[in-house]
Order: sequence, then C-alpha cells, then structure tokens
Amino acid sequence: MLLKNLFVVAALAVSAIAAPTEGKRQTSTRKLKWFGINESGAEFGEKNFTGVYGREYIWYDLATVDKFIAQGMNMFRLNFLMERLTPNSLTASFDPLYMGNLTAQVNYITSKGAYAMIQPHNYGRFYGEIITDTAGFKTWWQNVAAKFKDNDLVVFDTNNEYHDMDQTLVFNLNQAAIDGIRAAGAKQIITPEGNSWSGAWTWVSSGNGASLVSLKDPENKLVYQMHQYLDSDGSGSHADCVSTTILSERLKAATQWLKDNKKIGVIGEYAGGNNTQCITALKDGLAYLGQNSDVWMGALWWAAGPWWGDYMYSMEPESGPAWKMVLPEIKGSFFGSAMRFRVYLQQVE
Ligand SMILES: *[C@@H]1O[C@H](CO)[C@@H](O)[C@H](O)[C@H]1NC(C)=O
Ligand SMILES: *[C@@H]1O[C@H](CO)[C@@H](O)[C@H](O)[C@H]1NC(C)=O
Ligand SMILES: *[C@@H]1O[C@H](CO)[C@@H](O)[C@H](O)[C@H]1NC(C)=O
Ligand SMILES: CC(=O)N[C@H]1CO[C@H](CO)[C@@H](O)[C@@H]1O
Repeated sequence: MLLKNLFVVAALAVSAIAAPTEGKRQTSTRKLKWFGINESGAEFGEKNFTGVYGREYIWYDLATVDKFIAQGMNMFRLNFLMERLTPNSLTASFDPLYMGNLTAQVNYITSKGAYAMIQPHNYGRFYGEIITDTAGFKTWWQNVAAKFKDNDLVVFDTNNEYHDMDQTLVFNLNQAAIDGIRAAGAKQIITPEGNSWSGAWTWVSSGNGASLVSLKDPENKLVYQMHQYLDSDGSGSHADCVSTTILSERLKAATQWLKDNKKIGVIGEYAGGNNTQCITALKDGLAYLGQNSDVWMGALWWAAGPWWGDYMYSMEPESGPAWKMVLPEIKGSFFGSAMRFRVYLQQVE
C-alpha cells in the first residue's frame, strides 16, 4: 500500500531530474530505478574525533551533484561517521554543525528530485568497538529518522559493511535500526546490510541470506544492500578485473536468493579500473542487473568526493579517472528499455 505511494514518488523523481532536452528519453527509458554514486569524504580522518571540517574531513560539493544529475544519476549515498553526528554516545544529541551539513546535502539532492541515502560508514562499530548495544543503536536510528521522516526521497542504510561479527548480532542491529526508524514514524525505504562486508558474491555462502531473510519491516520496504568489486579478492583495491564477465558471475547467487525469497536488492558499491577488461565487465554486469530489474533497484558507483585526487575509481568531476573514462562507457547501461519492477510492484500493490 505505502509502497504504491513510493512508486509514484519514484516516478515523479525520475521526471523531476529530467533535463528539458534529454529528459523525455531518460524518463521513458530508465532501465534500473537507481543510477547512483557514493559521496565520500565526511567519513575521512576516522582516527580524529570529532575532527575539523576541511582538515580531517570534507562534505560534498553541491555543484558536482548537479553534474551527476545531468548524467542521469538519481541516487546519492552519503558517507558520514556516527561518532561525528552523536559524539561520545549512541544516544547523545546531534552535533548541530555536522547534522547541519548532512541535512543541507540531503535537502539539496532531494530538491533536485534525486534520492539521498543516509549512510553511517561505520562497519557496525562505534569508536572502533563492535556495537553490541542494540537498544542504543535503535535510539540512534530513531533520533536520526525523526529528522528526515517527512522527506520521501530519503533512504536509510543501517550501516556500511558489517564484518567479522556474530551473525545474530548483525541481524539484531539491522532489526533494531528498522524498529527505530519505524518508531520515529518514518516510512521510507531501508537498506539492511550484511556481514562479510555485505558482499553480493558471498551473500548466500556467508550465511547472510539465511539470517537476514527473516528481518521484519511493518512497511515492507526493505531493499537489501550488497557491494561487489571485480578484482581478484573482491576488495576493490586493484585496478584489474578478474575477467570480462566477473561482475555478472558474482551477482548470480544473490540474484537467485532475491528471486527465491521475493526480496529486492541494490548494489550499494561497485567499481573497476580504467581498462578495457573492467569496462567490458562493468557493462556486462550492469546489463545483467537490467535483465533482473524485477529484483534489483540499481547500482551506486564507488566513489566521488572532493578529496580522492587521482584515486583509480574516482568519479569526481572533472578529473577523476572514472569520470573521464568509465562513466561515458557505462551510463548507457542504465537506460534503454522500459522499466519492469515485477516483484517490486507485487510488493507495492
Ligand atoms: C589525527 O590522527 C592522526 C593519526 O592518529 C594523528 O597522527 C594526527 O596528529 C591527528 N591529527 C589531529 C589534528 O589530531
Ligand atoms: C557545516 O560545517 C561547518 C564546519 O563545522 C560549519 O561552519 C557550517 O556552518 C556547517 N553548515 C551547516 C549548514 O550547518
Ligand atoms: C585510462 O587508460 C588509458 C589506457 O591505458 C590511458 O591512456 C588513459 O590515460 C587513462 N586515463 C585516465 C584518466 O586514467
Ligand atoms: C573500496 C574502497 O575504496 N573502500 C574505501 C571506502 O572508503 C574508506 C574510507 O572512506 C576506505 O577506508 C575504504 O578503503
């Protein structure tokens, strides 16, 4: 029911981002609902709390948001750190300036009709310690969601890449986040993440699937977030990709899990280097997502942000290698045939 509203909002969002000239084509031909990017920098300097804006960390250049939207993007995953939003304690009040910056970013992005994903880049940890206080985590999320509950284009990511944690705890933290967000009266999409760095390729083998399938959301608006890199160890630390089909291969088991369980997913991080093998693999993997848009919402590139310099995956305009070499090659993968979100729509109706 409420997802029906969501779908209407999404459709509005697509038309709202459309530039007058190219807009028609993009509106009618968006193949995946989300074509997005990670904005990274506000989580930098994670050894320095609270850290100084402009020295340890940086927020995002709003002019670049416009440039990504002009490329057809409609989803921005905003990295930040919990320790800077609520210093010292999960249940502490907000740092007004850090919250002010986060809110300004969200408001700007959503005013353009694009989605903004609120994403604590914390790996299930607070000041370096695994979070075990699920009640405190629920309160943290209830407080954050209360700030954004009236903005339909906000998406909540429970936490970036849980890893090396007890699987039951990962389940409980995700459920606590969902419960806190709903307790705040917020009805938007939530993206749970898994253990093992939320890898798509290990979603089933790691036990994430068997565990997280049981998450309960009264709004039925969970979009499982997985990450997938194309290098040999799947870490996203090499420019080389294993093969020209490695992305689609690494997505297969997770795709089947989504279908078998009538769930929806999103690739919240992916990237490959500036070379022919990677670009071919990226196109092949994105085509695979497009063929399975009944269960996949889209994909968000890792990464943009003002401080990445010549980082191999940087998509920051105008000089990021991926902005110059990769984006022109892959953006066509997000457009082309009519949208079909069959399972999604089933849940919608
Ligand atoms: C930030 O942390 C690093 C690493 O711990 C340290 O070397 C540096 O002095 C810190 N900077 C400030 C301003 O505290
Ligand atoms: C963003 O943070 C900086 C540094 O703390 C602060 O000067 C600025 O006022 C903040 N912006 C907003 C909109 O709160
Ligand atoms: C991308 O790779 C090509 C081929 O190796 C190279 O000529 C070009 O300089 C690279 N561009 C960037 C921005 O890294
Ligand atoms: C894959 C990748 O580059 N991950 C990076 C994400 O950003 C954090 C800091 O913001 C890095 O520590 C990771 O290596």
